[in-house]
Amino acid sequence: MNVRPGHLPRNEQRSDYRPLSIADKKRLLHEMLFARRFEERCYEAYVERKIGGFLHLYSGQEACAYGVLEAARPGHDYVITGYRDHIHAIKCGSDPKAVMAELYGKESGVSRGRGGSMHIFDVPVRFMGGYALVGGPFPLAAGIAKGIKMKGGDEISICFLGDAANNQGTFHEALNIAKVWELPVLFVCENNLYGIGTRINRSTAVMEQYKRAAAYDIPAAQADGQDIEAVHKAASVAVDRVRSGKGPYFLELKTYRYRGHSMSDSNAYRSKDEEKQWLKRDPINILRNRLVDDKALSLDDFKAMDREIIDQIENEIIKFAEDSPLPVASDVEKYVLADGDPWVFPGRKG
Ligand SMILES: Cc1ncc(C[n+]2csc(CCOP(=O)(O)OP(=O)(O)O)c2C)c(N)n1
Ligand SMILES: [Mg+2]
Repeated sequence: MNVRPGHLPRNEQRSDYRPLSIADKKRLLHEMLFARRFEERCYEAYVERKIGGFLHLYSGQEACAYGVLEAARPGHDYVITGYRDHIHAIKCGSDPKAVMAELYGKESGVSRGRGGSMHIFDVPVRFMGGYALVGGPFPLAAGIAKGIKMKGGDEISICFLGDAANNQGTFHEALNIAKVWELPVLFVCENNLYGIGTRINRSTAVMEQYKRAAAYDIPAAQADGQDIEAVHKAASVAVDRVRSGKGPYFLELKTYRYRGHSMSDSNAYRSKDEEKQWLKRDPINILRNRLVDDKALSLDDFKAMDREIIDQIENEIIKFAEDSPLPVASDVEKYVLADGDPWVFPGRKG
């Protein structure tokens, strides 16, 4: 397992680490396969023009969100990310039907159809949003962590962002103040090697992202983002450290996205050979093969799981999104500004 400790002192590795059980791994395989099928169905719905606006898919990167959040407490900890956000919200506990309905621009969507793909937002499960502005969530994650510290809770703030986001000024501002104030925030860098069509070596002086946290004296680690067990192990150290009040932490996950940056990206800048090499390290196949090798799963079980997921997505999730009403035109000025408590989305309980 490829877990590199960065400048984290070795004696701070977790001694009480509980590896994922067979039952955990089977559930996570189901969750990651669900995520893959959900995203691929979004692709189709976009081509059919059922989904409009921008659409950024997460296929290939599933082990990052599932591995980290499995080590955290989804629904209790606050999570924030960029525009590639559907799956993080679902792992936090958002109803996949309401996420799909949001992509369809329907009133039953998590953001009442006003946000669309890049702006999934679900306060009751503490998913604090997807954001279109690259690097925008860094200071928001630090602010949430400051709020947690002031209120005295045991929650942590988790910020997932891409490699290119680390070149924004907000990265440096947020890491600096997070360290000065020893905030309970975990920064997770999903390093998929590209910022739209620009490869990391053309834009970034320090390519191993975990090293950049050293500039702010923040402990950091790097893990294989295609191997959910490696992600879970590294994230367990990170989450435990942040939750125990030792301040911020930075975790870099090496990963790859299979689709273009967004639906409007022809993906012409990557070599077929590079794509093929990464496909060999598919996070779902890696976990499935381990379970098969352990005789905990047969390939027929896997196929049945896949069929059941495809049916569920079609018959429950897509159907719900298709059948839901669009927002009415007279409500166009509603929900532009929050009424009352800004932590509660208007019109929703929680
Ligand atoms: C402030 C800002 N600048 C530029 C853009 C255009 N933009 C959208 S995504 C992106 C690349 C981000 O790449 P990365 O952070 O690696 O995330 P990934 O898409 O790979 O998940 C850019 C430059 C933007 N949305 N916001
Ligand atoms: Mg990237």
